[in-house]
Amino acid sequence: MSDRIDQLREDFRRESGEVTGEQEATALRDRWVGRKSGLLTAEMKTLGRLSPEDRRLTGQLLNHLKEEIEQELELLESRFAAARELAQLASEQIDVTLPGRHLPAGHLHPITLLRQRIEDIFVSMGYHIEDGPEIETDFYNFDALNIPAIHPARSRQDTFYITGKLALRSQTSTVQIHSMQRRQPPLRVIAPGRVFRRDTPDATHNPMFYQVEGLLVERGITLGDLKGTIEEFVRRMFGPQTRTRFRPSYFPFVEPGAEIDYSCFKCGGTGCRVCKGSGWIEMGGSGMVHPNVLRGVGIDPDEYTGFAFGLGLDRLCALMYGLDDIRLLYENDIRFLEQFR
Ligand code: FA5
Repeated sequence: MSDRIDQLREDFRRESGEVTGEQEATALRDRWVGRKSGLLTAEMKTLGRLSPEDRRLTGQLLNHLKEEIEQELELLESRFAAARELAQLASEQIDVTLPGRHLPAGHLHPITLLRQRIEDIFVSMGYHIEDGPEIETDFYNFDALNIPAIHPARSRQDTFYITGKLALRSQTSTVQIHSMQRRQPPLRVIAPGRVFRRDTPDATHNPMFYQVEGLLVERGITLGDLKGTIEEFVRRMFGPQTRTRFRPSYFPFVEPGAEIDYSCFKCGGTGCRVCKGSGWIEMGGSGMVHPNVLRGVGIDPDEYTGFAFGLGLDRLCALMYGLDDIRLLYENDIRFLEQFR
């Protein structure tokens, strides 16, 4: 009988040596130790026909062989399972060094980016950000700003009127009045916002554009403070080498008034395409707040003085980003806007 068992052992070893995959290992298990038709199971069933002595001995040998076969099968199966897992891991491997896919995401408009830069500079100098209505009464648009009844700015050719006394604001200077009514001096505010003028659109004009107003009212403020503040602003905005110049100008709500220019950020003042050869770029208007304006909001001009300035954002934005037409800013062409991420 032990010959028979040796033969079985040898057969199993040969067959297990030929197994090349997980399925074949399962088939081998069924063939040898399957509950119904396994070769060893069938062999066990023959024990009943032996004498008690032979049954005990052969039973022991068969059980021993069965244990050996079970161990061998487990080893085979675990080897193939490990190989399968490795193959799966390899197929699912991710190369984390590959560049990611860009999902379409929104971003800020170039005018907003510029506005935030300007806000940051003035906030760091102690200014509050103020807001004001876009639709104003004649009082805020003109009277409180010392604009005389016969001034051309009041004409229907320059201003978008809604009714006889209500119009879209044509400058953020209206917020000066709201700020002085809301707060007591000393005050420092900047007011960014949209303004509207009946200008014919061209490369440097839009009927709607953005301005940033600045206003400071305290005791003992002079033109020197205005110049120092603007100089500090342009240096932080365009670099420490940037120079500023003031040209006398007239705005009804300031006295004296001045146009502000700064040395070209592109060529540094030698003259180039950006500054049209002059070396200077116009920034906006400014001046010392007119005593009539202070009086109109109940501030004593003998006690307090102040300065104000107003900058146009659209032309500045066009110069900084190299645009040759400010109308591009509001066409909402996604191919254009996508460049400002
Ligand atoms: C004013 O609007 C004054 N409120 C500025 C001011 C404030 C002076 C405080 C004194 C004290 P002005 O009309 O020059 O000034 O306009 C200021 C800026 O707005 C201009 O320098 C220009 O950059 C911009 N701007 C004017 N019209 C247009 C337009 N149609 N399209 C785009 N930008 C414009």
